[in-house]
Amino acid sequence: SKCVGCLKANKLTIATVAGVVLGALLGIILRQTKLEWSGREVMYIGYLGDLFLQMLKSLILPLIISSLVSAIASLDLSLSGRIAGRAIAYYLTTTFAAVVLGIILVVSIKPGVGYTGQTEVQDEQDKRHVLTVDTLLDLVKNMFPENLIEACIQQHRTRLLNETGGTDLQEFTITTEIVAGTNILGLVVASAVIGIALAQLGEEAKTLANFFHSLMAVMMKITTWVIWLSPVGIMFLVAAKILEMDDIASVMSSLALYFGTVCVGLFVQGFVVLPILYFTLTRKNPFQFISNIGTAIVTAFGTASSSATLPVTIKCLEENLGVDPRVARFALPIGATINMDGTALYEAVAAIFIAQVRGVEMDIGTLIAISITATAASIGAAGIPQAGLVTMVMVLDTVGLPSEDVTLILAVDWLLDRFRTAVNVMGDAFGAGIVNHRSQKELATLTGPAPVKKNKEK
Ligand code: DAS
Repeated sequence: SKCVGCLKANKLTIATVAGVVLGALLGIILRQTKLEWSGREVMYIGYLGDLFLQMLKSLILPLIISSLVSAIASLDLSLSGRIAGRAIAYYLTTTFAAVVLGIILVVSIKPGVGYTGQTEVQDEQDKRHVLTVDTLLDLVKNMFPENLIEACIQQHRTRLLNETGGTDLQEFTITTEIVAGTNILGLVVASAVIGIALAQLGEEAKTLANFFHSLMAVMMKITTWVIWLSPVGIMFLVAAKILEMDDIASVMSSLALYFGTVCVGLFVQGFVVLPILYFTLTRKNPFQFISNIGTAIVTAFGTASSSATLPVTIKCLEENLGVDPRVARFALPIGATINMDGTALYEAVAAIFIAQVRGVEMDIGTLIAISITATAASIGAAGIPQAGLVTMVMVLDTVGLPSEDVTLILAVDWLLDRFRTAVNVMGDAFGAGIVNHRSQKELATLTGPAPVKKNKEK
């Protein structure tokens, strides 16, 4: 019957959701049996989850590079320009919409007024002063890595160190520190540039273009294998997380309203704003779209990382929704890196929540400044767990609050991170779906074949 067919088509999503539920149950049951779990025990329980995560992560780097290079190389330049323009316009509008939605909610719900939790913040460990402008300059600087190999393992961060605590500019020393972690933004830009060069050279650079096409095909093949592990992997990731978390009830009592505000916003963004936009621009059923990307949404929840979810997102769009690979492989890696609707919304809500706790008055000018920095902070956040918490210092600086104040929301951040990552991935997917729809005519006029043929799953 129709129902059985639908279950069959969605078996992976259903299995992955079951993985989350079983993992949560397993975690809760294990917590009941014993109060204190040592780090080693948690590691053993989460081991299979970790393996799954490592496999997904190992795909990210070659996948982002090969997908961007090959997608851009296989389009003609003016079409790449138009597709990129559409994607970026969509990303910026939806991110900004998310921020505005967050601000409206937090200003009307006021979760920080009458906050009863701990407001003591530990002493500032160092005298680092992070200014919004430094963070923005860093963001741009990281887009142009001086060494591509190095960009695969680390990025730079500029810091102004104020040794004396004074405000005299002369007393600031500028240092550059190196942070471990792939400079994905830099690699995205470099890959796009290489793709453009290949497209322009055409025949002359065919060999290299073919190399990236093949690399992409190989990565997608491996993704197919890894995806089948996701139900089990996610189950153990969730179980281990539940074992190591603090007592959720006590944490929640004071942060529940803040948590709820962010979640309501995320829900509205993912299930109202984006679907309406999608329907308006494509006249297709947005909820069918959501069910087709179910596996990606659950993987985002399970891994708390848009980058780790990227292989799954690409697969869902190409195979379940028939999105042109040249669009999916172009728009999604960029989206996973810079488009984070959930994170943007969270940045705005969290910063204003903290301001409310601290009793900082906010005028309309500050709110506008927050909406701009929250957007920038979401673009700057890497697609890895809790990256948004790090870039939030920028938004706090806008409100005039010290970066240490992020400790106020730390307790629930790991959980909130999962919800916002799910919405981040939904935003990327809807974007690629819309851009694909709007670019159909132009794609049809391209003479060359699509880069890799789709093998529809039966
Ligand atoms: N968890 C991140 C992501 O992958 C972003 C964040 O921390 O907000 O989308």
